[in-house]
Amino acid sequence: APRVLSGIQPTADSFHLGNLLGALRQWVALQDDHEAFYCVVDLHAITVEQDPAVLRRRTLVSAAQLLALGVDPERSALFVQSHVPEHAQLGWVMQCLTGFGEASRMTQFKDKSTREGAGPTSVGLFTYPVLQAADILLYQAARVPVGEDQRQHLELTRDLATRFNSRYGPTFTMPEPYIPQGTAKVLDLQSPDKKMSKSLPDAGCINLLDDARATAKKIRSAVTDTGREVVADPVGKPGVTNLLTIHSAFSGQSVAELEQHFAGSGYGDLKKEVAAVVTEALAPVQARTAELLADTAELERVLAAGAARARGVAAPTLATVYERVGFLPPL
Ligand code: AQP
Repeated sequence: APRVLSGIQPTADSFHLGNLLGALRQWVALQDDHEAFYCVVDLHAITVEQDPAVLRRRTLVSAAQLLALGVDPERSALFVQSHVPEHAQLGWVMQCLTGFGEASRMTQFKDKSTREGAGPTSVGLFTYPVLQAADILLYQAARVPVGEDQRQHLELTRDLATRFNSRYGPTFTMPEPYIPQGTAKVLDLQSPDKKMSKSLPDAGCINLLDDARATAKKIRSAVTDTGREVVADPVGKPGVTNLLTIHSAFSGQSVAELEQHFAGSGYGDLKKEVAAVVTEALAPVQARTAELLADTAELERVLAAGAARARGVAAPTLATVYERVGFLPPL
């Protein structure tokens, strides 16, 4: 089966709806016909300052949410990035293949380093997409399920794979981004001109682990648009369109069907239904996450097994790379 790789940062107490609809649902679906490698990318997390105890806790909470959402450790390798040292090792080789100007063109770096309250910018934040390339190439992944904001990083990964392959001989599989239709960029409920993000004020971000009342309140307070008709119009009505998209993603009804359904009703009715479908879908995920966190020993065993499986693939790739670039093998 073709391989798939993706990662998510343990940098919040909960994943959010953007993470879920942009990426994590595809993680779960792709397990059916792919050999999947999914990791909690703690090396990426420290590109901005983290409290050590909080980072450790969030790494476990992240793994628990992934299992609760349906990542199946029998079929897929679920692991923590730092448990597989080959990521950092291949990351270095990739850095030496990346042009400074090339790295400077990454728009996410520009956004994150100039963001209000960002603090001092680390070199790690600058080279983060290069480490991400290593994450993907180590597993010879054919597909990478991510949201729209990662498209440019995937392009860089492909450029680096092409460069390595032409300089040293065919080594890496060329990865394709796997970006969903419709939900590739879930918008912030308070600022529907921006993607939903943990770094914006919490009121615009639906966290998977928020309780039902908090979620309903955030949806009730979502910024809508002038006018009163519930119709999709990404330019004129981004807020309403975003709510329709979210409804559709959970209810399975198409946006066109929903427009019909809401003909003659107002934004308030739309919000009420969106809150209902979202909270209903999240309740079992929250219950399962809590259960998994009640016994972290079991969770840690799952992660250890996942790391062992990941290393089984990552180590031979790294050995080939080391040999090709001319490193003297140790006796
Ligand atoms: N709003 C979004 N819509 C669709 N997909 C999204 N993703 C993130 N936000 C949206 C996708 O989620 C996956 C994991 O993302 P990450 O671990 O890289 O976290 P992030 O992108 O740093 O998440 P945030 O909340 O957006 O963080 P900040 O505020 O730090 O930028 C990725 O596949 C991503 O595309």
